[in-house]
Amino acid sequence: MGEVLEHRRGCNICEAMCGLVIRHDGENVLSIKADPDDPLSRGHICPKAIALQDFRTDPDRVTRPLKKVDGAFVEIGWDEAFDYAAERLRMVQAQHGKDGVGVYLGNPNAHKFGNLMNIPGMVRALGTTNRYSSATADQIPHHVASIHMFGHPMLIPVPDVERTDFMLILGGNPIVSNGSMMTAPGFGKRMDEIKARGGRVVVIDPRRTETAERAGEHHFIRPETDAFLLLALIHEVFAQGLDAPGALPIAGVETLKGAVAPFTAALAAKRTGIAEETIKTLARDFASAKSAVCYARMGASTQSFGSLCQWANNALNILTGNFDAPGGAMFTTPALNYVGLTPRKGKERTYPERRSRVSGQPLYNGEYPVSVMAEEMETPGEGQIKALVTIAGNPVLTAPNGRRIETALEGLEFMMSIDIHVNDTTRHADLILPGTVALEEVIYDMVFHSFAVRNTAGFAEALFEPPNGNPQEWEILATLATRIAGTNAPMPSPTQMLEGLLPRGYHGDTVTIPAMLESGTALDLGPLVPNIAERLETPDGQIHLAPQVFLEDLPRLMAFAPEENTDFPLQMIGRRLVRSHNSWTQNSARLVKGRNRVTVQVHPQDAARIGLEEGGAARIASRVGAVTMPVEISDEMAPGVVSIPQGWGQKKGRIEEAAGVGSVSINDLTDDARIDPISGNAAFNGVPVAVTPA
Ligand SMILES: Nc1nc2c(c(=O)[nH]1)N[C@H]1C(S)=C(S)[C@@H](COP(=O)(O)OP(=O)(O)OC[C@H]3O[C@@H](n4cnc5c(=O)[nH]c(N)nc54)[C@H](O)[C@@H]3O)O[C@H]1N2
Ligand SMILES: Nc1nc2c(c(=O)[nH]1)N[C@H]1C(S)=C(S)[C@@H](COP(=O)(O)OP(=O)(O)OC[C@H]3O[C@@H](n4cnc5c(=O)[nH]c(N)nc54)[C@H](O)[C@@H]3O)O[C@H]1N2
Ligand code: SF4
Ligand SMILES: [Mo]
Repeated sequence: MGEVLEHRRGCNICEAMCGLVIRHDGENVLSIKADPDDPLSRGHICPKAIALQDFRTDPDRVTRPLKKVDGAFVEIGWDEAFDYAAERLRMVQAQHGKDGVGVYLGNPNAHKFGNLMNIPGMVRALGTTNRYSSATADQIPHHVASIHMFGHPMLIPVPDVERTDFMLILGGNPIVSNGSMMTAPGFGKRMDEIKARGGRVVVIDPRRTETAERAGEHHFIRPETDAFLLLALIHEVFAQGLDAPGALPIAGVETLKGAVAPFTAALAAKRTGIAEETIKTLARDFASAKSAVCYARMGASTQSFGSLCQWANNALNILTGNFDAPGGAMFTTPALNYVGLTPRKGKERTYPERRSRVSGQPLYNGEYPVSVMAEEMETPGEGQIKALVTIAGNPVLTAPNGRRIETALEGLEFMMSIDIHVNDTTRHADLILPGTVALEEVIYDMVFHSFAVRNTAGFAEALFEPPNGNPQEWEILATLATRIAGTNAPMPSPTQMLEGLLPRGYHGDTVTIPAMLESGTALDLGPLVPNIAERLETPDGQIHLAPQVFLEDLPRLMAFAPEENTDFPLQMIGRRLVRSHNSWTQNSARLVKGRNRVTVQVHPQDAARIGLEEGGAARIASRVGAVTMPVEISDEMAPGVVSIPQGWGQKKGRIEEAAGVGSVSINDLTDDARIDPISGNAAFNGVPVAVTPA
């Protein structure tokens, strides 16, 4: 063994950006530990970080370009691979037009600076409007709320967890997920700190989650009824005379007051299952806390009223004076000014920018909903997707009604993927180009620095070389762009791009690459600061509290009544597991060891009524499919609601096969017809299902 060296970097698996200290000998990782000196993560780490080394050495990893010949993958060289890709994509576009090629971008792209810098060029070279990503299976309602309220899709407030006195969490489980659109590593400790300074954390969730347990205050809610609760809280704030938005430039207070008038606590109680008195008290406590912040995430976003939830969430914070103020919802000032790269100040735009060809769903941020990707591949006519490029995405397992996507992939003329695995999605490709993994790349977490509860900036060089002399993933993207476009422009590296962008950010010359390297994992740039007045991008420079698009959706909410669905009497929600990340970490032996956690959780009353036994097998059926999986009886669940982990169901996977786990994908059950109509986001929560003993 050679000399023991130390390398510091942020972990880029999830959004938490934990600081890591990696000991290695130049060839292999010896240990991965938390960096106690990281100003954001302060020594927090989760089990997934240790697996960073496994992703690199995974024996199932794709490490050479693979071309499908007579139904089997064969290794080819890079030149041949690039030529083949460009030629086939060009052929499809020559015959079917630019839109004949679709692009799907998966979640890891958001964590890879080089990809973020080079994907736009590649997509431009393709010139297609058929663009999709996991964002519409996740957070588009946040962007839609920000567009209409603040004038820019990326001006998304984050909860000032470090200073708040009252945090209300709807549909987030940050103890397990480590936070989303809220980079707040070590959330458990942060909750304890809120309570230690006399504050409170209240969790609203159909499952008594790990976060709810630690918060100590939890209310079950019937899935998809959060908008009733949020609007009733706003109603009560007005009714109790607690509205005090302060000096911000706000338009629409009276309109909002009128709009929430019918959304009483009594109505919300009926719909949500939370007592009327509880709602009234919650409104009072929230509005009268020294500082408070409402944080509505996945559970409140991936549902039929996702956009209404995100609008009402912002409105509640604004109306109670908990906006752009310490302890409330605030806007970050990152070193790389991501919002500033795409200014829209004063620009009147119409939204949605477009609607999809087949079912007229909205396009936001240049992307159609992933829920319509299958129908756009299946339905003949001009603009039909005949070829697909997936970049770090696995929609067969992660998009609603994933098997429909899988069937549609089989009908394509050409498919290519940039990925690290042959998986449920990429096995349908004609060409797979091997990506580089975290430890082989430089890291600067552009997106998540802009969602962090404290401003920091971290950069690290690549630790290892990619296998087989492979190009960096950003080079693959940049090369594809030039081959498709037939140009030969030189490509700046991510490091060069970062050097160019940092001086234009919020911290000017204080944040440089050497300064970040010198700091350890990250430079501390201090707590969040009020700044929205200068940053609003609405045409009139005001915060819009009551945009028309949300008001118009209120009658749909009002008409939403508990469904009497005798065929599918229960409601299904998803759940995240501590030791897996979406669909792609399940090949790490250290992460999948132990008992099978891929179970359907059922409330004891429901289990008794249906005749389910702990550990027995249950069949779960929805409108679109059926699966069989082990039962876990738990009063963590609200009665009438069942929960299934997301990200599983790998058909191929060394570890899964050996352990016999993970054979079920929740998205064999989720319904692509269930959608939030304003944003087009998938409504994963509250899927009507029938559960029977198998
Ligand atoms: N029912 C239900 N469905 C859900 C969710 C849910 O809560 N419930 N969650 C949704 C959410 S929030 C999200 S973000 C989506 C995620 O949806 P996706 O982004 O489609 O899925 P991932 O599982 O993140 O898949 C990542 C893919 O990238 C590959 N990959 C991993 N690392 C790299 C790399 O470094 N380079 C390259 N080129 N490839 C890499 C993996 O092999 C895998 O194919 O799933 C959504 N689906
Ligand atoms: N360990 C782990 N961490 C992850 C991931 C992972 O797969 N594994 N994925 C990462 C990704 S891509 C993302 S986007 C984030 C997501 O991070 P979070 O936003 O924290 O998402 P979840 O952990 O899925 O928590 C969603 C919660 O919503 C609840 N819920 C479901 N339906 C409803 C509803 O109708 N109303 C309310 N109020 N609650 C509801 C669920 O019970 C669940 O507790 O996590 C990230 N971190
Ligand atoms: S919480 Fe997220 S960022 Fe932190 S170590 Fe775990 S996977 Fe990495
Ligand atoms: Mo996500």
